[in-house]
Amino acid sequence: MFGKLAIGVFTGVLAFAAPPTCEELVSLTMQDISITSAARDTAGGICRVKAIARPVADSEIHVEVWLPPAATWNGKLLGTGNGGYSGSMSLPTMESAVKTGYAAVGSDTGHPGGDLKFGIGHPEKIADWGYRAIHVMTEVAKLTVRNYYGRFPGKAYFTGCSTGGQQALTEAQRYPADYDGIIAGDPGNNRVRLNAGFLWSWLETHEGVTEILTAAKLQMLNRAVVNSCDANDGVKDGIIDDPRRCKFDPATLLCKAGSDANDAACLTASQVSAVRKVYDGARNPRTKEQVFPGWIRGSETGWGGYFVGHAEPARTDFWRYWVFGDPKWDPASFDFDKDMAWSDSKMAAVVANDADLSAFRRNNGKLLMYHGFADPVVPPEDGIGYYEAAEKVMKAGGDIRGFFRLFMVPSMGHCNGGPGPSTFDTLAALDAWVTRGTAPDSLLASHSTAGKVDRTRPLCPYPAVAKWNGTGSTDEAGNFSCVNPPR
Ligand SMILES: [Ca+2]
Repeated sequence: MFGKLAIGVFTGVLAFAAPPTCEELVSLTMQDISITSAARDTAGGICRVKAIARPVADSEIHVEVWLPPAATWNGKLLGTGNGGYSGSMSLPTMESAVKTGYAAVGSDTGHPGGDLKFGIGHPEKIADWGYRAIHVMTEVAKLTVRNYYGRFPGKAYFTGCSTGGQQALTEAQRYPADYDGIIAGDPGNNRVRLNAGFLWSWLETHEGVTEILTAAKLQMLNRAVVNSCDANDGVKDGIIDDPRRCKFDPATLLCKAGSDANDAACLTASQVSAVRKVYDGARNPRTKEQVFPGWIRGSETGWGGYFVGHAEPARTDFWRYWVFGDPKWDPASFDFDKDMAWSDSKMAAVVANDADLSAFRRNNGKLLMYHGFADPVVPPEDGIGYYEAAEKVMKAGGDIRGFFRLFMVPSMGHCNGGPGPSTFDTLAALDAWVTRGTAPDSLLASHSTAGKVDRTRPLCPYPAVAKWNGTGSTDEAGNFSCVNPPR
């Protein structure tokens, strides 16, 4: 599907007789790629190379490769992902990577801006966004590194969250030789179903165009959920360790007869019904089959991000322009039975659901995935679903935790944030796993208030959970152990 970049350089031929200066990299020629600029920044001597790749006629993928001085290069490359449908690179991630010695690369995924309209009449640009741009930027980076330092990166890693998490899984599935180690955070890899989930939740929380839920009611609902389920895990700390075991019924908040429907302390019957629908998730109306998991108990305060407080469902443009090709398409007309199957097949280029990662495993690749257990954007059960599907498909090869580990992060939102410990170093853990074979048996997560760490907790490889040992402070990770939950 894409192999035109492999030129002489990959067989060991260097484009320069002597190691080039940063500026000289502009004369580097690669098939389908133009280097548009190469210049050192004034502060750290970082060489920033800008390139445009055109692997197919309609492609225009902008790539930036950042190269630290040879003396501080750690011999490795870090590929970075994107967010949403945006062409913005993760500049802070690239910046912190080069500061720690990595060469870093990012791309605009093949289009500028964050609007889905770039896909109108441009299926190849959708394919660039869906899978091709990250692969291409990786090849550009490896060739540039090879020419600047005289050798290929010894190890290459990729990190991304949300759409970046989808890109991470796409690389492991489609281009298993690109990276030695991959970090996939809160992946939006089940993209068509995810957008169907947004659609479902918006429709269920609206009567016609009238919104049923308010931000104040969602705050109240969230407090009730946490109060009800916090202690299930044995520690009352404001964190629900595994919200799948929380069975809180919103009907317990039903307004008393005759009370004011606007009373922020209770839910009306239609609000109770809407909340239940959001928890339950989209179903096929004919077969009752689950189309996509619901949004989990504990994620309520984040519902305003995607389906409460919006005049129309989030990502309506995905359906209008990418799926149905009709700017007047009405979200309420979506048929969760026959439209679903058709959309799945039409939009296969933007889905990364293949659970067979055996080629990646054969290449000795390591995959570290994490997911917020209160993620209000990509439901945590969808992340777990992918992990369990991989476990099932690859069972014959033994415990997949030898190369694939999932860390669920209690009470974390989408990629970060939330009341619990949600700061942790995935890159150091992945590097230790790849270079020294030290698999992460836990990740140390911390929570800070005003810059001061006030709670630490281990994150455990799924299905293990962090259990308090029964003595010592519940704010200190050392007093917890990763244990497998009872089956
Ligand atoms: Ca708790």
